[in-house]
Amino acid sequence: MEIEVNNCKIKIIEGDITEQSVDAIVNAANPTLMGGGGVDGAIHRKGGSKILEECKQIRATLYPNGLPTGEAVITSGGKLKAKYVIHTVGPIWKGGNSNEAELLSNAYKNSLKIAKSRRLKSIAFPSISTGAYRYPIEKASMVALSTVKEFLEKEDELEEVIFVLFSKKDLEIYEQKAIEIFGLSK
Ligand code: AR6
Repeated sequence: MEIEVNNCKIKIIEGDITEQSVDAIVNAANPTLMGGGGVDGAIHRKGGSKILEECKQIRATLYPNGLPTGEAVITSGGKLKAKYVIHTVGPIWKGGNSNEAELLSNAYKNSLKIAKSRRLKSIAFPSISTGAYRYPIEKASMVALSTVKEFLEKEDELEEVIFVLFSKKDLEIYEQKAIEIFGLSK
């Protein structure tokens, strides 16, 4: 599915984010920035040790206590097709009354802000927090899509935002939510 907002194309696809040829892919990391499972593990495995070295540097200098939830940092893309990796930390789902929606929105917003500050043109997101962190994907997709929509309505430098979903089911949920949020007809 493709939607245009303020001269920026939003694409919603099924795929593997580590295979995307974009300026930056976003990593659903944890505060340690030392890697993990899921999309984080896949990015570090394929991107190689350079990414981890840069993450260690960031921990040693900017975030000795770890990257707070909702914040984002950038490293190079190592051996990936993407030039950069933007690492962000989504919230762990705790039932919905622990500020999860705002924290998830911040993770998207702060990733987009870094992309803008580096003058990047294309960025790909995974479905942050909906794996190990158990954020219900129907709710998370609404936050993800509406946050990107609001950002793009105010900024016009990004040319392409891709949501890369890891299963057909997840893709369908995002597409359905996009129809509602962008007021599209089927
Ligand atoms: N490409 C695109 N999406 C993927 C890929 C991939 N290669 N691999 C997994 N996904 P998760 P979280 C999807 O658990 O919930 C890590 O251990 C996956 O199917 O990766 O934010 C970190 O170190 C799901 O839909 O991230 C943290 O400790 C989505 O990516 C913790 O997990 C997010 O699932 C973060 O949990």
